[in-house]
Amino acid sequence: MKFSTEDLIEGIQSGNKRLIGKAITLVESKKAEHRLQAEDLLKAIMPLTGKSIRVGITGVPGAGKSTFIENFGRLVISNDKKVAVLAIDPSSAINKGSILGDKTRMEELAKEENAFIRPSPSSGFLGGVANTTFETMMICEAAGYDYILIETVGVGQSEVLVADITDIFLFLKIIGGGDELQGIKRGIMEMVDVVFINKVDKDNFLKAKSTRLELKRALDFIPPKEKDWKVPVLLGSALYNEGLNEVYSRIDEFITLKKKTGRFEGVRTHQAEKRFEYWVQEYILAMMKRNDSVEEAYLQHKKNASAMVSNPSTEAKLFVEKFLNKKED
Ligand SMILES: Nc1nc2c(ncn2[C@@H]2O[C@H](COP(=O)(O)OP(=O)(O)OP(=O)(O)O)[C@@H](O)[C@H]2O)c(=O)[nH]1
Ligand SMILES: [Mg+2]
Repeated sequence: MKFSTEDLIEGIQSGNKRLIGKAITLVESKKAEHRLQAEDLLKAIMPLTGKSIRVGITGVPGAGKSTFIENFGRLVISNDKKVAVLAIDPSSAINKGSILGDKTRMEELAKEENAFIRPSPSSGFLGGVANTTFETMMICEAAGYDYILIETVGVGQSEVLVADITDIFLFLKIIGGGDELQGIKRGIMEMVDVVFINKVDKDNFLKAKSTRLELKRALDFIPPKEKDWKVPVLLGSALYNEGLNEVYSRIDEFITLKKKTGRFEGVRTHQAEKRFEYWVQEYILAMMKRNDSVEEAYLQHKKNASAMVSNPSTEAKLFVEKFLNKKED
């Protein structure tokens, strides 16, 4: 890394987008020396973080998430706020391809002085990607971005990971369609704070209203995630810029409510604890594997597990016991 930690910190604080980008590349790197520098950098900027509103946005491929973010981002800016856009792309972990599509570039928003757009990291398993996304978010917060919008395709566990690093979760739905296909599984419905039925343009208003009714009925069966908050189901069009103001004020309302009840801080604390637990496991494994014989044993037990010699959980336990020299009673 040809930039010193001091250069990067200064760049972040002065809002230099190029250096912000370099800092993000640093936290995304898996190289040990980069990781050390990243830890230093994050430690230094920590006091500057925490002030943004962190918004997760999910929906099936093609629901219009990127289109929404582009126009919503411009709305945020028109309210004198700065916006950063990040993406978690679950497909990248599997095939390095992207289903977030071309729109991720968000050309109009990208031209804005007060917008910063960062496509998702192109490698790493999902949990790891979400964790570096958190660190990227810290950098954006330290750089003074007021809203962090995180796009993820709702096709699996990526939305759970995004919910674990955000304050509010927005679900973009398109009219009609099979509920199964649109991920209207109980899981997503339990996580969501605001629903936006998108592509309500042309002559589909009536259909949109019936989709809304269906959705509201489904939501009635879900225990409320936040006390005193009834998940609003809004209608609009990301492409034609309709209904976005309503989303903006609902987000504001929701955050105000959460701050008033103490849930805002409470949830963030809980999220930080979960991340801590994640990193404890990561580091234990990484540090154990530094030793060659441990690495060898690790691979052997892993092979036994994959060949179904025994239960993967048994193999994991045998491996750990071997090096901690201690058997559970
Ligand atoms: N008619 C109409 N089309 C829209 C609207 N919003 C998005 N689209 C179109 O829907 C298509 C998909 O939009 P994207 O914004 O790329 O959708 P996405 O959810 O980000 O898609 P992925 O990132 O691939 O999951 C594009 O052709 C958009 O122009 C809308 O409100 N009305
Ligand atoms: Mg997209």
